[in-house]
Formats: sequence, C-alpha cells, structure tokens
Amino acid sequence: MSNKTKRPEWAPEEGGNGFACRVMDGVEGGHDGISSYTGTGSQKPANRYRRVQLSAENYADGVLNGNRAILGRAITLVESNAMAHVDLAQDVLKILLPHTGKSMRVGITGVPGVGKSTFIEALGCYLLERGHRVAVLAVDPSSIISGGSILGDKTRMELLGRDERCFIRPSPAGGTLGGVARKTRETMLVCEAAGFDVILVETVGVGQSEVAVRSMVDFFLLLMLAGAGDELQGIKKGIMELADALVINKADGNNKIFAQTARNEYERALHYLQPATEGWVSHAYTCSAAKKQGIDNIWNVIEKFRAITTKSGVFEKNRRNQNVKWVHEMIGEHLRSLFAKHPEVIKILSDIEEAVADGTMPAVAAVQQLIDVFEGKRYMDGKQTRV
Ligand SMILES: Nc1nc2c(ncn2[C@@H]2O[C@H](COP(=O)(O)OP(=O)(O)OP(=O)(O)O)[C@@H](O)[C@H]2O)c(=O)[nH]1
Ligand SMILES: [Mg+2]
Repeated sequence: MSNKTKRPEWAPEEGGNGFACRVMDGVEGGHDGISSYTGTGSQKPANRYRRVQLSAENYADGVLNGNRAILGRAITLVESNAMAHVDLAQDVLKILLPHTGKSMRVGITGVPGVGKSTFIEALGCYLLERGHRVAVLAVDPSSIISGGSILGDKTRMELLGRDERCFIRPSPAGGTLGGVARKTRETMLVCEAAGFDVILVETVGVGQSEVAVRSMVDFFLLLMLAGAGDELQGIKKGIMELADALVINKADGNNKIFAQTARNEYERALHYLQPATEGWVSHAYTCSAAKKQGIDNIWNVIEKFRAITTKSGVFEKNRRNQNVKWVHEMIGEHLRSLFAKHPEVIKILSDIEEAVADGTMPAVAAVQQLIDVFEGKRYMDGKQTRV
C-alpha cells in the first residue's frame, strides 16, 4: 500500500515530512478504472486524469464556443464564494460581457403546485421547436435554509432536460437571498454568452424572491389557479403589480370554465393596478401546461411585449436601471455583512437589542450607537468619548 500513497496536493509546503496525512493515488482514466488513453504511442501524456486549471480566457473561449462542460464549470466558478474564485469569475465575466444581453429574460412565479415546472417544460419545448435555445435557472429561497432546491424535480422537465439545446441549472444553494440572486444573475449572463436566447427564471411566489427575480428579467409572468382564492394562493396585490401577465393554469377538463371565470375577474382587478412596465398593459390569460394548450398565445404576448418596449426604449431603459440598482444592492449587501461581522458590533449588539425590546432605549439611539461603534467611535457608560 505504501508505494501507492502520496502527499495530498493540499498539504502545506512547510509541513515537510512531518505532515502525517497521505492519500491513495487516484486511478487513471474514468471512475470505472478503465484507462481513457486511446493513443497508440508508447508515451502516455502525464496527469491525464487530473482536472486542468483553466484561465479566464479558457473559460470564456469554452463558453463562447458552446462547450457545455466548460459552461457548467464557468457557472460553478461564478457561484463559488471562495475569494480566489470570485476574482477569476469577475475576469471571466468581463470578457463575456460584450456577448451578453441578447436574450429575452422571462421570470416565472406562482405558489407551489401551480404548475411552474410543467409550464416551463411546455414553453421550453415550444421554443426549441421554433429554433430557440433555452436556459432554465431558478431562485429558490428554501435552498437558503434547507440546501434543497426547486428544479430538483427534473421529472417535470424530462424532455427539456434531455435536449442538447436546453440548459437547466437548479438554484444556487446557501447564503442570503441577495447572494443567491447575484449568482443567478451572473449565471444568466454566462448563458447568454453561450448563445441561449431565452432565459426562463423560476421562483416560488412566496416572500421576497419574486422581487429579486423581477429585478433581473424583462418580462415577469405570474401563474395562478382558478378557484383557489387570493388568500389561499398567498398572492398579494403587490405581487400582481409586478406581473406583465397573469396566467391561469390548469384550464383543462372540468376546470376550464372556472379558469375562464377567474381570468375575467383578474382582468378586472388588473384594471385598477399600477402597470408593471411603462407603456405596457398587463392582461390575464388561461393555459393548460399539462395539455400544452395556450402556450403559443403566451409566447406571442411576450414577443409583442418585446417589440413594443424595444420600440419605445423602455426595454433598454429597464435593463440599464436594473444594472445600476444591482450595484447598489450589492453595496448594501456587502456593508450589511461587514456590519454583522464587526467584532465591536457583535460585542454590544445583543445588549442593545434587549434594551430596545425592553423599551429602555429608543430605536434611533440604538442605531446611532451601533453605527458609531462600526465607524470606530467608542462608547463609555453610554456616552461617546473618543473618535
Ligand atoms: N390538470 C392539470 N394539471 C397540471 C397542469 N400543470 C401542472 N399540473 C399538475 O400540477 C402538479 C404540480 O405541477 P408542478 O409543475 O410540479 O408545479 P410547480 O409550480 O413547479 O410546483 P413546485 O415546484 O412545488 O413549486 C403536477 O401534478 C402537475 O402534473 C395543467 O395544466 N393541468
Ligand atoms: Mg417546480
């Protein structure tokens, strides 16, 4: 065994021979142990089985040439939180940026079970038939807590998942919603550079995630059910106001008539709401994702939206605003994390929280004291003493 073991690559250089850990030498070739070397020469290339480190240019070339393996690795790089990866990912994005922005970005939301995955499968297949290349991404707030993710159930996207012209990426897991949204946004750019011209972003219609997705897409679509009642669907007026289209799904069988009635009611409700996009009037529609009915009509609506807003300049204006807003969001996120990690803030935070909860300290004074401490000002007996 001893001659098959070696020092691990991650062992510290300064560890010398005193570093006790040894690892087994890897098998050559694939995981089945069969050599992948097919050449006839006597000289085998060295280290064939070790993953080659890619430079920013290698990543960018691979993505631009539509190499799926490199596309997957580039997205993993973009999703990584490791400092070394963040810098490399930004270098890759800088090269890719001129090749991005040419897709139609569509956000899809709705409560669990409304049929988002089934709808994306139906719309995605329809688009592939029409010669489009489709990327499906997700922003899943539950992945932040549980590490799980929507789109884990690829069963609902069986056909799409198998098609070479489609790329499906589950929600990045972990971190804050802002962090997850950043990764999805950057993944979207990488997919655009790889030639995907329709990006579908799925999110669950509960909480803040739809606001995050709304701010990264051109067209936002809210899927709904007939007869479920607004309260049951957790749909608040605020979310309806974000939508460029309301689509009542499951308009098939006995449910068709109820779907039609619901459509008429939502159409009336939309009349009283602020439009989500300047110069565009949002309407309600019906479809059956399972029966693939009404899907073409919805794509026509999206294309009409694109034509109208491109002509008026709103399409471009919204994207520019989204980019600038994104910068501010990232600054906010960064400062918040610096604040939360600040050792002096950590020391006094729980006492201050308790004082505010007990009503012995006003909230504004609490904020002032915390910010002063964060900015390096010191407090003695509740009074600022030194800057
Ligand atoms: N009758 C009918 N059933 C549908 C339709 N679309 C989806 N369903 C069914 O509704 C159920 C939920 O569909 P999904 O596509 O998984 O719903 P989802 O919104 O992605 O759900 P989550 O991923 O849990 O948020 C499944 O059993 C589907 O077969 C439809 O148009 N008609
Ligand atoms: Mg789903």
